[in-house]
Amino acid sequence: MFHKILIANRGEIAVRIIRACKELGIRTVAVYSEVDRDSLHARLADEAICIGPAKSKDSYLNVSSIISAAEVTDAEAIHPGYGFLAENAEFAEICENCGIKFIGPSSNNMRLMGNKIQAKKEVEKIRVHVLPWSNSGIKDEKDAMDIARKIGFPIIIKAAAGGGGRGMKIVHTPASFGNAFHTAKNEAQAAFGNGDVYIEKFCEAPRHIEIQIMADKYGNTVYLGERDCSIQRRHQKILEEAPSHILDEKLRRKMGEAAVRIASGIGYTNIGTVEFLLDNSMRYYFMEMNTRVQVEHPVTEMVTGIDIIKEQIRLAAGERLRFKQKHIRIKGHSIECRINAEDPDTFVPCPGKITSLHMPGGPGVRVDSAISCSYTVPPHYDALLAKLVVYGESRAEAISRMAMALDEMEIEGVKTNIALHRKIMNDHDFIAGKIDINFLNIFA
Ligand code: MV4
Repeated sequence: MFHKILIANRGEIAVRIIRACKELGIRTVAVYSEVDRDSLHARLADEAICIGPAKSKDSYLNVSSIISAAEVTDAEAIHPGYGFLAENAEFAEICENCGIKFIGPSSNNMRLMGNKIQAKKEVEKIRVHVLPWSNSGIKDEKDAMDIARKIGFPIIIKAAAGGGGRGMKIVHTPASFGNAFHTAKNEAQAAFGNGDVYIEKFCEAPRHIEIQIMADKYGNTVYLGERDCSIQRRHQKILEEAPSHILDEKLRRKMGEAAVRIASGIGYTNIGTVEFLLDNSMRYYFMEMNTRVQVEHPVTEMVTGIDIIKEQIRLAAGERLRFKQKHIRIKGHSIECRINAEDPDTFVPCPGKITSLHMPGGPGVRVDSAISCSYTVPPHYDALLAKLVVYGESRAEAISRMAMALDEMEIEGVKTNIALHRKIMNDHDFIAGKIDINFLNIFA
Protein backbone atom coordinates (compact mmCIF):
# COMPACT_ATOMS: atom_id res chain seq x y z
CA MET A 1 0.00 0.00 0.00
CA PHE A 2 1.06 3.60 -0.57
CA HIS A 3 2.54 5.59 2.33
CA LYS A 4 1.73 9.01 0.91
CA ILE A 5 -0.69 10.29 -1.74
CA LEU A 6 -0.96 13.72 -3.32
CA ILE A 7 -4.48 14.89 -4.09
CA ALA A 8 -4.55 16.98 -7.27
CA ASN A 9 -7.93 18.56 -6.60
CA ARG A 10 -9.88 20.84 -4.27
CA GLY A 11 -13.28 21.14 -2.62
CA GLU A 12 -15.47 18.31 -1.46
CA ILE A 13 -13.76 15.60 -3.53
CA ALA A 14 -10.31 16.46 -2.16
CA VAL A 15 -11.78 16.22 1.35
CA ARG A 16 -13.48 12.92 0.46
CA ILE A 17 -10.16 11.46 -0.77
CA ILE A 18 -8.26 12.70 2.33
CA ARG A 19 -10.82 10.94 4.55
CA ALA A 20 -10.36 7.67 2.62
CA CYS A 21 -6.57 7.98 2.94
CA LYS A 22 -6.84 8.56 6.69
CA GLU A 23 -8.89 5.40 7.08
CA LEU A 24 -6.27 3.49 5.11
CA GLY A 25 -3.41 4.96 7.17
CA ILE A 26 -1.97 6.84 4.18
CA ARG A 27 -0.37 10.27 4.62
CA THR A 28 -1.82 13.02 2.41
CA VAL A 29 -0.47 16.00 0.50
CA ALA A 30 -2.95 18.69 -0.52
CA VAL A 31 -2.20 21.17 -3.28
CA TYR A 32 -3.97 24.50 -3.31
CA SER A 33 -4.21 27.69 -5.32
CA GLU A 34 -3.58 31.09 -3.72
CA VAL A 35 -7.31 31.66 -3.22
CA ASP A 36 -7.69 28.23 -1.52
CA ARG A 37 -4.98 28.83 1.12
CA ASP A 38 -7.44 28.48 4.06
CA SER A 39 -9.67 25.85 2.45
CA LEU A 40 -10.71 22.67 4.25
CA HIS A 41 -8.75 20.28 2.03
CA ALA A 42 -5.52 22.16 2.67
CA ARG A 43 -6.18 22.10 6.43
CA LEU A 44 -7.15 18.42 6.67
CA ALA A 45 -4.16 17.06 4.76
CA ASP A 46 -0.90 16.21 6.53
CA GLU A 47 0.98 18.57 4.22
CA ALA A 48 -0.17 21.32 1.88
CA ILE A 49 1.64 23.00 -0.97
CA CYS A 50 0.66 26.10 -2.93
CA ILE A 51 0.80 25.37 -6.65
CA GLY A 52 -0.05 28.75 -8.14
CA PRO A 53 -2.58 31.56 -8.65
CA ALA A 54 -6.35 31.14 -8.46
CA LYS A 55 -7.00 30.48 -12.16
CA SER A 56 -7.28 26.71 -12.77
CA LYS A 57 -4.86 26.88 -15.67
CA ASP A 58 -2.18 28.26 -13.32
CA SER A 59 -2.81 25.84 -10.43
CA TYR A 60 -5.04 22.75 -10.52
CA LEU A 61 -4.29 22.26 -14.23
CA ASN A 62 -0.60 23.12 -13.88
CA VAL A 63 1.03 19.75 -14.55
CA SER A 64 4.63 20.73 -13.76
CA SER A 65 3.67 22.39 -10.44
CA ILE A 66 1.72 19.30 -9.40
CA ILE A 67 4.45 16.84 -10.41
CA SER A 68 7.04 19.00 -8.56
CA ALA A 69 4.82 19.03 -5.46
CA ALA A 70 4.66 15.22 -5.58
CA GLU A 71 8.42 14.97 -5.99
CA VAL A 72 9.39 17.34 -3.16
CA THR A 73 6.98 15.62 -0.76
CA ASP A 74 7.91 12.07 -1.83
CA ALA A 75 4.30 11.23 -2.68
CA GLU A 76 4.13 7.82 -4.39
CA ALA A 77 0.77 8.37 -6.03
CA ILE A 78 -1.54 11.13 -7.28
CA HIS A 79 -5.31 11.03 -6.96
CA PRO A 80 -6.83 13.35 -9.57
CA GLY A 81 -10.44 13.34 -8.26
CA TYR A 82 -12.90 14.47 -10.98
CA GLY A 83 -12.63 17.40 -13.36
CA PHE A 84 -9.28 19.21 -13.76
CA LEU A 85 -6.67 16.58 -14.83
CA ALA A 86 -8.75 13.51 -14.04
CA GLU A 87 -9.30 12.47 -17.67
CA ASN A 88 -6.13 13.88 -19.13
CA ALA A 89 -4.26 10.92 -20.66
CA GLU A 90 -1.10 13.00 -21.15
CA PHE A 91 -1.02 13.80 -17.43
CA ALA A 92 -1.49 10.13 -16.55
CA GLU A 93 1.35 9.26 -18.92
CA ILE A 94 3.64 11.88 -17.37
CA CYS A 95 2.91 10.39 -13.94
CA GLU A 96 3.68 6.91 -15.27
CA ASN A 97 6.97 8.17 -16.72
CA CYS A 98 7.93 9.93 -13.47
CA GLY A 99 7.37 6.79 -11.43
CA ILE A 100 4.34 8.28 -9.73
CA LYS A 101 1.26 6.05 -9.65
CA PHE A 102 -1.73 7.80 -11.24
CA ILE A 103 -4.79 6.61 -9.31
CA GLY A 104 -6.93 5.66 -12.28
CA PRO A 105 -6.72 3.44 -15.35
CA SER A 106 -3.73 3.28 -17.73
CA SER A 107 -3.10 6.32 -19.92
CA ASN A 108 -3.80 4.06 -22.93
CA ASN A 109 -7.28 3.20 -21.69
CA MET A 110 -7.92 6.87 -20.91
CA ARG A 111 -6.87 7.87 -24.42
CA LEU A 112 -9.03 5.16 -25.99
CA MET A 113 -12.16 6.14 -24.03
CA GLY A 114 -11.40 9.86 -24.47
CA ASN A 115 -11.90 9.47 -28.20
CA LYS A 116 -15.61 8.69 -28.48
CA ILE A 117 -15.30 7.31 -32.05
CA GLN A 118 -12.56 4.85 -31.10
CA ALA A 119 -14.49 3.94 -27.95
CA LYS A 120 -17.64 3.11 -29.93
CA LYS A 121 -15.69 1.01 -32.44
CA GLU A 122 -14.15 -0.94 -29.59
CA VAL A 123 -17.52 -1.43 -27.89
CA GLU A 124 -19.11 -2.65 -31.15
CA LYS A 125 -16.38 -5.30 -31.43
CA ILE A 126 -17.32 -6.45 -27.94
CA ARG A 127 -20.93 -6.70 -29.19
CA VAL A 128 -22.56 -4.28 -26.77
CA HIS A 129 -25.43 -2.34 -28.37
CA VAL A 130 -24.76 1.13 -29.76
CA LEU A 131 -27.23 3.36 -31.62
CA PRO A 132 -26.98 3.41 -35.45
CA TRP A 133 -24.04 5.70 -36.22
CA SER A 134 -21.53 6.86 -38.80
CA ASN A 135 -19.19 3.97 -38.05
CA SER A 136 -17.35 4.18 -41.35
CA GLY A 137 -16.01 7.67 -40.68
CA ILE A 138 -17.15 10.83 -42.43
CA LYS A 139 -15.30 11.93 -45.57
CA ASP A 140 -17.01 15.25 -46.37
CA GLU A 141 -20.31 17.08 -46.06
CA LYS A 142 -22.01 15.14 -48.82
CA ASP A 143 -20.94 11.86 -47.26
CA ALA A 144 -22.20 13.11 -43.89
CA MET A 145 -25.60 13.93 -45.38
CA ASP A 146 -25.83 10.47 -46.98
CA ILE A 147 -25.03 8.84 -43.63
CA ALA A 148 -27.58 11.04 -41.81
CA ARG A 149 -30.30 10.14 -44.33
CA LYS A 150 -29.47 6.45 -44.04
CA ILE A 151 -29.64 6.59 -40.23
CA GLY A 152 -32.84 8.66 -40.48
CA PHE A 153 -33.68 11.99 -38.83
CA PRO A 154 -33.59 13.14 -36.07
CA ILE A 155 -29.85 12.62 -35.69
CA ILE A 156 -27.29 14.00 -33.29
CA ILE A 157 -23.80 15.22 -34.19
CA LYS A 158 -21.14 14.70 -31.51
CA ALA A 159 -17.46 15.57 -31.24
CA ALA A 160 -14.98 12.67 -31.08
CA ALA A 161 -13.06 14.54 -28.40
CA GLY A 162 -16.22 15.78 -26.64
CA GLY A 163 -18.17 13.86 -24.05
CA GLY A 164 -20.50 14.72 -21.23
CA GLY A 165 -22.74 16.45 -23.75
CA ARG A 166 -20.22 19.07 -24.77
CA GLY A 167 -20.33 20.00 -28.44
CA MET A 168 -23.49 18.10 -29.38
CA LYS A 169 -25.96 19.22 -32.08
CA ILE A 170 -29.40 17.72 -32.57
CA VAL A 171 -30.69 17.92 -36.15
CA HIS A 172 -34.34 17.23 -36.92
CA THR A 173 -34.52 17.82 -40.69
CA PRO A 174 -32.25 17.37 -43.73
CA ALA A 175 -32.66 21.11 -44.48
CA SER A 176 -30.80 22.13 -41.34
CA PHE A 177 -28.14 19.43 -41.54
CA GLY A 178 -25.46 21.18 -43.62
CA ASN A 179 -25.21 24.19 -41.33
CA ALA A 180 -25.23 22.10 -38.15
CA PHE A 181 -22.52 19.84 -39.52
CA HIS A 182 -20.17 22.76 -40.27
CA THR A 183 -20.86 24.49 -36.98
CA ALA A 184 -20.29 21.25 -35.05
CA LYS A 185 -16.96 20.63 -36.80
CA ASN A 186 -15.74 24.20 -36.24
CA GLU A 187 -16.83 24.22 -32.61
CA ALA A 188 -15.16 20.86 -31.98
CA GLN A 189 -11.92 22.11 -33.54
CA ALA A 190 -12.01 25.31 -31.44
CA ALA A 191 -12.97 23.61 -28.17
CA PHE A 192 -10.93 20.39 -28.33
CA GLY A 193 -8.30 20.97 -31.03
CA ASN A 194 -9.91 18.06 -32.90
CA GLY A 195 -12.60 18.67 -35.51
CA ASP A 196 -13.63 15.01 -35.86
CA VAL A 197 -17.34 14.48 -35.39
CA TYR A 198 -19.69 11.51 -35.67
CA ILE A 199 -23.39 11.12 -36.30
CA GLU A 200 -25.82 9.05 -34.25
CA LYS A 201 -29.54 8.32 -34.37
CA PHE A 202 -31.09 10.73 -31.85
CA CYS A 203 -32.98 9.01 -29.08
CA GLU A 204 -35.95 11.23 -28.06
CA ALA A 205 -36.68 10.93 -24.34
CA PRO A 206 -34.23 8.43 -22.88
CA ARG A 207 -33.02 7.90 -19.35
CA HIS A 208 -29.36 8.32 -18.55
CA ILE A 209 -28.30 5.16 -16.74
CA GLU A 210 -24.68 4.54 -15.78
CA ILE A 211 -22.97 1.45 -14.39
CA GLN A 212 -20.17 1.66 -11.84
CA ILE A 213 -17.43 -0.89 -12.46
CA MET A 214 -14.23 -1.90 -10.63
CA ALA A 215 -11.36 -3.91 -12.03
CA ASP A 216 -8.10 -5.22 -10.59
CA LYS A 217 -4.97 -6.02 -12.59
CA TYR A 218 -5.52 -9.77 -12.22
CA GLY A 219 -8.47 -9.88 -14.60
CA ASN A 220 -11.29 -9.53 -12.05
CA THR A 221 -14.00 -7.01 -12.95
CA VAL A 222 -17.30 -6.39 -11.16
CA TYR A 223 -20.24 -3.98 -11.46
CA LEU A 224 -21.79 -2.14 -8.51
CA GLY A 225 -25.20 -1.61 -10.03
CA GLU A 226 -26.49 1.51 -11.73
CA ARG A 227 -27.20 5.17 -11.11
CA ASP A 228 -30.07 7.04 -12.74
CA CYS A 229 -28.70 10.47 -13.70
CA SER A 230 -31.55 11.60 -15.93
CA ILE A 231 -32.26 14.77 -13.97
CA GLN A 232 -29.85 17.30 -15.41
CA ARG A 233 -29.87 20.72 -16.92
CA ARG A 234 -27.64 21.64 -19.85
CA HIS A 235 -25.61 18.48 -19.19
CA GLN A 236 -25.05 19.41 -15.56
CA LYS A 237 -26.47 16.60 -13.48
CA ILE A 238 -28.20 17.96 -10.41
CA LEU A 239 -29.77 14.86 -8.85
CA GLU A 240 -28.78 11.21 -9.05
CA GLU A 241 -30.19 8.05 -7.53
CA ALA A 242 -29.37 4.39 -7.05
CA PRO A 243 -30.85 2.04 -7.94
CA SER A 244 -32.96 3.13 -10.92
CA HIS A 245 -36.49 2.07 -10.09
CA ILE A 246 -37.15 1.34 -13.77
CA LEU A 247 -34.63 -1.55 -14.00
CA ASP A 248 -35.61 -5.06 -13.01
CA GLU A 249 -33.05 -7.64 -11.85
CA LYS A 250 -32.74 -9.10 -15.33
CA LEU A 251 -32.00 -5.79 -17.10
CA ARG A 252 -29.68 -4.72 -14.27
CA ARG A 253 -27.68 -7.88 -14.78
CA LYS A 254 -27.63 -7.47 -18.58
CA MET A 255 -26.41 -3.87 -18.40
CA GLY A 256 -23.96 -4.68 -15.61
CA GLU A 257 -22.54 -7.59 -17.56
CA ALA A 258 -22.31 -5.44 -20.71
CA ALA A 259 -20.30 -2.85 -18.75
CA VAL A 260 -18.02 -5.56 -17.36
CA ARG A 261 -17.50 -7.00 -20.87
CA ILE A 262 -16.42 -3.56 -22.10
CA ALA A 263 -13.98 -3.05 -19.23
CA SER A 264 -12.56 -6.59 -19.48
CA GLY A 265 -12.43 -6.33 -23.25
CA ILE A 266 -10.02 -3.40 -23.17
CA GLY A 267 -8.02 -4.65 -20.17
CA TYR A 268 -9.33 -1.83 -18.00
CA THR A 269 -8.08 -1.50 -14.43
CA ASN A 270 -9.22 0.72 -11.50
CA ILE A 271 -12.75 2.16 -11.28
CA GLY A 272 -14.87 3.50 -14.12
CA THR A 273 -18.39 4.28 -15.23
CA VAL A 274 -20.10 3.04 -18.38
CA GLU A 275 -22.87 5.38 -19.55
CA PHE A 276 -25.94 4.06 -21.33
CA LEU A 277 -29.08 5.60 -22.73
CA LEU A 278 -32.21 3.60 -21.98
CA ASP A 279 -35.01 4.24 -24.49
CA ASN A 280 -38.74 4.01 -23.79
CA SER A 281 -38.79 0.40 -25.05
CA MET A 282 -36.21 -0.44 -22.35
CA ARG A 283 -33.45 -0.94 -24.89
CA TYR A 284 -30.02 0.22 -23.74
CA TYR A 285 -27.21 1.69 -25.81
CA PHE A 286 -23.60 2.40 -24.88
CA MET A 287 -22.79 6.14 -24.92
CA GLU A 288 -19.36 6.61 -23.39
CA MET A 289 -17.11 5.46 -20.60
CA ASN A 290 -15.83 7.80 -17.89
CA THR A 291 -12.41 6.85 -16.63
CA ARG A 292 -12.58 8.75 -13.32
CA VAL A 293 -14.47 8.69 -10.04
CA GLN A 294 -17.80 10.46 -10.57
CA VAL A 295 -19.34 13.25 -8.50
CA GLU A 296 -22.34 10.99 -7.82
CA HIS A 297 -20.36 7.95 -6.57
CA PRO A 298 -21.83 8.28 -3.01
CA VAL A 299 -25.28 6.95 -4.01
CA THR A 300 -23.60 3.70 -5.07
CA GLU A 301 -21.66 3.60 -1.80
CA MET A 302 -24.90 4.01 0.16
CA VAL A 303 -26.68 1.07 -1.51
CA THR A 304 -23.68 -1.30 -1.70
CA GLY A 305 -21.86 -0.45 1.54
CA ILE A 306 -18.63 -0.27 -0.45
CA ASP A 307 -16.26 2.70 -0.05
CA ILE A 308 -15.47 3.34 -3.71
CA ILE A 309 -12.53 5.70 -3.07
CA LYS A 310 -10.84 3.29 -0.66
CA GLU A 311 -11.26 0.46 -3.16
CA GLN A 312 -9.94 2.71 -5.92
CA ILE A 313 -6.77 3.40 -3.94
CA ARG A 314 -6.32 -0.30 -3.11
CA LEU A 315 -6.71 -1.21 -6.79
CA ALA A 316 -4.15 1.43 -7.81
CA ALA A 317 -1.74 -0.03 -5.26
CA GLY A 318 -2.05 -3.35 -7.08
CA GLU A 319 -4.31 -5.15 -4.63
CA ARG A 320 -6.79 -7.77 -5.69
CA LEU A 321 -10.53 -7.01 -5.68
CA ARG A 322 -11.77 -8.07 -2.26
CA PHE A 323 -15.17 -9.28 -3.44
CA LYS A 324 -16.73 -11.17 -6.31
CA GLN A 325 -19.88 -10.24 -8.19
CA LYS A 326 -22.03 -12.55 -6.04
CA HIS A 327 -20.96 -10.65 -2.90
CA ILE A 328 -22.30 -7.34 -4.21
CA ARG A 329 -25.86 -6.68 -3.07
CA ILE A 330 -27.93 -3.59 -3.75
CA LYS A 331 -29.88 -2.73 -0.63
CA GLY A 332 -32.30 0.18 -0.14
CA HIS A 333 -32.32 3.43 -2.09
CA SER A 334 -30.10 6.50 -2.20
CA ILE A 335 -30.54 9.98 -3.67
CA GLU A 336 -27.98 12.75 -4.08
CA CYS A 337 -28.88 16.41 -4.52
CA ARG A 338 -26.10 18.67 -5.76
CA ILE A 339 -26.38 21.91 -3.84
CA ASN A 340 -24.95 24.62 -6.08
CA ALA A 341 -24.24 28.29 -5.49
CA GLU A 342 -26.35 29.60 -8.35
CA ASP A 343 -29.13 31.99 -9.16
CA PRO A 344 -32.39 29.99 -8.92
CA ASP A 345 -33.87 31.69 -12.00
CA THR A 346 -30.95 31.99 -14.37
CA PHE A 347 -28.84 29.05 -13.07
CA VAL A 348 -25.82 31.35 -13.35
CA PRO A 349 -23.12 30.53 -10.75
CA CYS A 350 -23.33 32.80 -7.73
CA PRO A 351 -20.08 32.89 -5.73
CA GLY A 352 -19.79 34.95 -2.54
CA LYS A 353 -19.43 34.79 1.21
CA ILE A 354 -21.47 32.34 3.29
CA THR A 355 -22.85 34.25 6.27
CA SER A 356 -24.88 31.53 7.97
CA LEU A 357 -24.77 27.77 7.62
CA HIS A 358 -26.59 24.75 8.95
CA MET A 359 -26.13 21.25 7.53
CA PRO A 360 -28.80 18.59 8.10
CA GLY A 361 -28.07 15.26 9.79
CA GLY A 362 -29.72 12.25 11.36
CA PRO A 363 -30.11 8.64 10.24
CA GLY A 364 -29.40 8.04 6.56
CA VAL A 365 -28.20 11.60 5.88
CA ARG A 366 -24.70 12.27 4.52
CA VAL A 367 -23.21 15.60 3.49
CA ASP A 368 -20.01 15.73 1.40
CA SER A 369 -18.85 19.32 1.44
CA ALA A 370 -15.87 21.58 2.03
CA ILE A 371 -17.70 24.77 2.98
CA SER A 372 -18.13 26.39 6.40
CA CYS A 373 -19.62 29.54 7.86
CA SER A 374 -17.73 32.70 6.72
CA TYR A 375 -16.22 30.75 3.81
CA THR A 376 -16.06 32.67 0.55
CA VAL A 377 -16.97 30.61 -2.53
CA PRO A 378 -14.39 31.65 -5.12
CA PRO A 379 -15.57 32.45 -8.65
CA HIS A 380 -12.78 30.48 -10.33
CA TYR A 381 -14.10 26.93 -9.97
CA ASP A 382 -17.35 25.01 -10.16
CA ALA A 383 -20.24 26.14 -7.97
CA LEU A 384 -20.83 22.86 -6.07
CA LEU A 385 -21.32 23.74 -2.38
CA ALA A 386 -22.33 20.35 -1.04
CA LYS A 387 -23.63 16.95 -2.01
CA LEU A 388 -26.61 16.08 0.13
CA VAL A 389 -26.98 12.30 0.07
CA VAL A 390 -29.71 10.29 1.76
CA TYR A 391 -30.38 6.60 2.24
CA GLY A 392 -33.74 4.94 2.79
CA GLU A 393 -34.99 1.38 2.82
CA SER A 394 -37.27 2.30 -0.07
CA ARG A 395 -37.32 5.06 -2.70
CA ALA A 396 -40.27 6.63 -0.89
CA GLU A 397 -38.33 6.75 2.37
CA ALA A 398 -35.31 8.25 0.61
CA ILE A 399 -37.49 10.96 -0.96
CA SER A 400 -39.09 11.79 2.36
CA ARG A 401 -35.71 11.95 4.11
CA MET A 402 -34.35 14.18 1.35
CA ALA A 403 -37.32 16.51 1.68
CA MET A 404 -36.72 16.81 5.44
CA ALA A 405 -32.97 17.29 5.02
CA LEU A 406 -33.53 20.03 2.43
CA ASP A 407 -35.92 21.79 4.81
CA GLU A 408 -33.30 21.66 7.53
CA MET A 409 -30.41 22.83 5.37
CA GLU A 410 -29.66 26.53 5.69
CA ILE A 411 -27.18 28.43 3.56
CA GLU A 412 -27.20 32.23 3.65
CA GLY A 413 -25.06 34.75 1.81
CA VAL A 414 -25.11 33.00 -1.55
CA LYS A 415 -28.06 32.02 -3.70
CA THR A 416 -28.58 28.27 -4.00
CA ASN A 417 -30.72 25.68 -5.78
CA ILE A 418 -32.12 24.23 -2.52
CA ALA A 419 -35.64 25.45 -3.39
CA LEU A 420 -35.47 23.70 -6.77
CA HIS A 421 -34.55 20.42 -5.08
CA ARG A 422 -37.45 20.87 -2.65
CA LYS A 423 -39.81 21.28 -5.58
CA ILE A 424 -38.47 18.14 -7.24
CA MET A 425 -39.06 16.12 -4.04
CA ASN A 426 -42.71 17.22 -4.15
CA ASP A 427 -43.23 16.66 -7.86
CA HIS A 428 -45.76 13.96 -8.78
CA ASP A 429 -43.83 12.72 -11.82
CA PHE A 430 -40.60 12.51 -9.83
CA ILE A 431 -42.31 10.67 -6.98
CA ALA A 432 -43.85 8.27 -9.53
CA GLY A 433 -40.39 7.79 -11.06
CA LYS A 434 -41.51 9.25 -14.39
CA ILE A 435 -38.23 10.92 -15.28
CA ASP A 436 -36.18 11.21 -18.44
CA ILE A 437 -33.50 13.62 -19.61
CA ASN A 438 -36.15 16.27 -20.40
CA PHE A 439 -37.58 16.32 -16.86
CA LEU A 440 -36.19 19.74 -15.92
CA ASN A 441 -36.97 21.37 -19.31
CA ILE A 442 -40.69 21.06 -18.68
CA PHE A 443 -40.42 21.49 -14.90
CA ALA A 444 -42.28 24.65 -13.90
C1 MV4 B 1 -27.57 11.20 -26.89
C2 MV4 B 1 -28.90 11.55 -26.59
C3 MV4 B 1 -29.87 11.13 -27.48
N1 MV4 B 1 -29.53 10.43 -28.58
N2 MV4 B 1 -27.28 10.51 -27.99
C4 MV4 B 1 -25.50 13.59 -23.31
C5 MV4 B 1 -24.30 13.25 -22.53
C6 MV4 B 1 -23.56 12.30 -23.37
N3 MV4 B 1 -22.82 11.39 -22.57
C7 MV4 B 1 -24.57 11.62 -24.19
N4 MV4 B 1 -25.72 12.50 -24.17
C8 MV4 B 1 -26.80 12.22 -24.93
N5 MV4 B 1 -26.56 11.54 -26.06
C9 MV4 B 1 -28.25 10.14 -28.80
N6 MV4 B 1 -27.92 9.45 -29.89
C10 MV4 B 1 -29.16 12.26 -25.42
C11 MV4 B 1 -28.11 12.61 -24.60
C12 MV4 B 1 -28.43 13.34 -23.44
C13 MV4 B 1 -29.02 14.61 -23.53
C14 MV4 B 1 -29.30 15.23 -24.74
C15 MV4 B 1 -29.89 16.49 -24.80
C16 MV4 B 1 -30.21 17.14 -23.62
C17 MV4 B 1 -29.94 16.56 -22.41
C18 MV4 B 1 -29.36 15.29 -22.35
C19 MV4 B 1 -29.09 14.69 -21.10
C20 MV4 B 1 -28.52 13.45 -21.03
C21 MV4 B 1 -28.19 12.77 -22.21
